[in-house]
Amino acid sequence: MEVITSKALPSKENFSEWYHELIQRAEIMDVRYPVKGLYVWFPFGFKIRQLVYGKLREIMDRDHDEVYFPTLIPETELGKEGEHIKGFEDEVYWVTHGGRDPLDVKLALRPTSETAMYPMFKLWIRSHADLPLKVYQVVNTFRYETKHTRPLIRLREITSFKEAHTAHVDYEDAERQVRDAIKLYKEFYDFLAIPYLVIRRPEWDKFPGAAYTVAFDTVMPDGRTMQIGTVHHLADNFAKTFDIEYETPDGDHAYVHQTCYGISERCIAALISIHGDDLGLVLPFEVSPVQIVIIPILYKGSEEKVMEVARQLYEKLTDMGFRAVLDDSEERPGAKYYKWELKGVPVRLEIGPREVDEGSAIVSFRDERVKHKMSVEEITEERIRKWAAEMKERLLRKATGKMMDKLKFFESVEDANEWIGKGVALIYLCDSLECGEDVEEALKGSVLGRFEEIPEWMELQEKGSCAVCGELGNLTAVAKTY
Ligand code: P5A
Repeated sequence: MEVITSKALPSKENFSEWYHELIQRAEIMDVRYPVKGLYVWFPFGFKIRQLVYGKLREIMDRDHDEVYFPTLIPETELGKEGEHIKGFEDEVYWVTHGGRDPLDVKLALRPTSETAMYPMFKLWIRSHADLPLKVYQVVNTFRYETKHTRPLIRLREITSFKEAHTAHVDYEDAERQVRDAIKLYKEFYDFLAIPYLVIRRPEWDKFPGAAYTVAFDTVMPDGRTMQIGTVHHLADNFAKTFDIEYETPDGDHAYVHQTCYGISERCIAALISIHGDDLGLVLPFEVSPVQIVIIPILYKGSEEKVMEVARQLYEKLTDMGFRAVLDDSEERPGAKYYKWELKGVPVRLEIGPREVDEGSAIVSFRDERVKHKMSVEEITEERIRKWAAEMKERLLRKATGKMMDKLKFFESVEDANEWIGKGVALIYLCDSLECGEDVEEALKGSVLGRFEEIPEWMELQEKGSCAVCGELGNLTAVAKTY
């Protein structure tokens, strides 16, 4: 595979170039596919995807059923919910022909699957006993994005769209589901050691067709935010459009209330961007395709005994169930360090002739890069799991610290001007569209919305007077976004 150029990675200070180079050099995505906004997963990248989505599936499978709905949606269904189609019409790819024959009804490549699923929900749901209904699928979706496309971040074919859809007896039960979904997404991002803000989108930026939208935003190294997941309360908006009714215990008929929530491969973009450093990826142990690399340090005369011990260690680790690699290639140790650091391997073990004599190994962790000597006997499964947990804690602490540094509170909009672009400005803002527009205009950023939950470390009150009009407002985040 011809991929890697040997020059050093750009510094993470130049985040955009760093990101673009890293995803290619570490063999995550190949960006050379000849269609804008479409990219190819390399085998290594795809393994990360499998591990990350394995966790997401594990979380979803607890009380959702996995389904699969078709990629093509008839124009007649896609257009039914007025707000929904208004929000998506400029982003839809259309299939207009079958071979040479024009189709009677144009077919959309799903931009998301509400309008594919809900006509079927109407057939599936008969009585209150069918509720709640909770399903999810992991599929590709297509959005003709006009903003700058970027691998894993802004795609025209989203390859790893995990979308969940639920139906409930009433608004309150759907609201409980919104709270549950937020909990599930927190668990997922905690697992990846990615810090997030949970923010309710303003009215003008909610999902098309939703009653309200709660988003997960993370702060990227350059101070711009990225939306890494959303949870939407749909109320009975779609149920009325698609006529999804159920029979109540009293024999009446009522519309269901629905929610939907989604995560895309942006979760992997966040994983790369938040934890990576100037040397490459830094992957949490659980989602690293290679968890432990063993590097034998070979000198003439002692090669065989070093390789023997390295092989024994390799077998011990794989028997324990870890994903280990023994790098016995011809390359020099320095080149091997470079390669596996680029790939983010969390644990490195080095063994040379001295270590063989001592029965020891040199251990280092990708995030610390400090060498410790320890006896090979002490490298037990329990010890390794402890390393993994400690490393995750360090990653989360470091990432949270960085995110905290990028959030700043401002009394006035003018004061925030300097900061926007470097980080997230926190201000008090009322709910009015006028004040929102004023702020977006003045700061050339987006109003992300008010905090659904204010993190304790923020030490700020929920309410204050609106930085534009002085009326009562909520603590609100404003940022430049991806
Ligand atoms: C929820 C699931 C929906 O589509 N329907 C089903 C709802 N919500 S959403 O906010 O529009 O998308 C969910 C998440 O997908 C990510 N995302 C993207 N990722 C990469 N490229 C894109 N073009 C793209 N568009 C959306 C966002 O993280 C979003 O929150």
